[in-house]
Amino acid sequence: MAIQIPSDARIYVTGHRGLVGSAVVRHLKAQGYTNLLTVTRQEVDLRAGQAVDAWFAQHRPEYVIHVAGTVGGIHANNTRPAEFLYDNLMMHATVLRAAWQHDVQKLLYLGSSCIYPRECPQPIQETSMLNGPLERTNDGYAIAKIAGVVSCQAYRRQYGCHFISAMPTNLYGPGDNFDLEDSHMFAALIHKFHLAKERGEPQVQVWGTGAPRREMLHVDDLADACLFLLKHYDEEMTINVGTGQDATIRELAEQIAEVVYPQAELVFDPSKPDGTPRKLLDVSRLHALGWKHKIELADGIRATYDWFLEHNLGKTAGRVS
Ligand code: GFB
Repeated sequence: MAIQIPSDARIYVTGHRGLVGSAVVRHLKAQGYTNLLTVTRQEVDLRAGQAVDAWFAQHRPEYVIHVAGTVGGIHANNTRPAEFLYDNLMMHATVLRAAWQHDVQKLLYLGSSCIYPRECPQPIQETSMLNGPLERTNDGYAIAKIAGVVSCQAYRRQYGCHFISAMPTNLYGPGDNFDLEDSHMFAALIHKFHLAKERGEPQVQVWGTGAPRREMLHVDDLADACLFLLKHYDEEMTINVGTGQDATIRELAEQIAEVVYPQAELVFDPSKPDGTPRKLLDVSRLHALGWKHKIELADGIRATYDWFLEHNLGKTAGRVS
């Protein structure tokens, strides 16, 4: 049963400065929502229960889209697992509890496709959660995200809260973190190809073997899906959000090169981890509800590179590893 969300509803978007949060705020504004609530990390540390509770008591959000998190690519996850586990566990615990205590009407929590078992049957159905061992490079983050998904289910069962969770695939788009070490593959490669072009270097290092497959979703499509799900979905089981299509890292790198630096020669570095071999989401439940992605990869890469150039992010000095 779809719900109407009035344009003046108090909607709290956590993590509004991040890739996903900023896209959600952009999308809600474009859809005419006028009463968006956001708060910076400096004002309220989402890991601190009392501060979060006090903020909810004061601002009384009616809807919450909880996308804040400590996030990063394969290297950041692999080298800072304790931080990824602690920060994300705490953030979802405080926000969900405050949302229950302050009678939030509906909450959407975002997981991540890395919560599914490493050797999952493909495409991955939502029922695969907790069916097998996780990928080691991101197990801390994945465990925290699984706890968030299970928490939504627990609040539904015990208190009747309308808390739902969705499971996005790998994301990219404007507002991403383009750090060369800590970011996700897409942003890192845009940055690396750009720097190599600027410096006239023919070769660009791509981590791993190039063989793993990834499904890429533009963050503006995810933001659209978030609002859609808030209105149209109210079930205990999480729901996958993706495009239903994937490609190898080699193919994705070639597509990025095509836009940023077509002359680049790709050099693979197998000393860097590959991570999960494949994580293609089965999006048939989302399609059956009536939602499908709109932004195709070639357009998305171009728009993301334009954003990168407009924001003058290609100035990083130092080695491109
Ligand atoms: O995007 P990414 O860091 O994360 O890496 P995951 C995807 C693949 O791209 C891996 C390869 O096989 C990397 O080896 N890759 C190639 C690169 N060149 C690069 C590069 O320059 N930088 C990076 N970062 N990768 C993350 C999880 O896994 O997925 C998070 O660590 C999160 O928890 C996210 O869930 C969605 O797809 O492997």
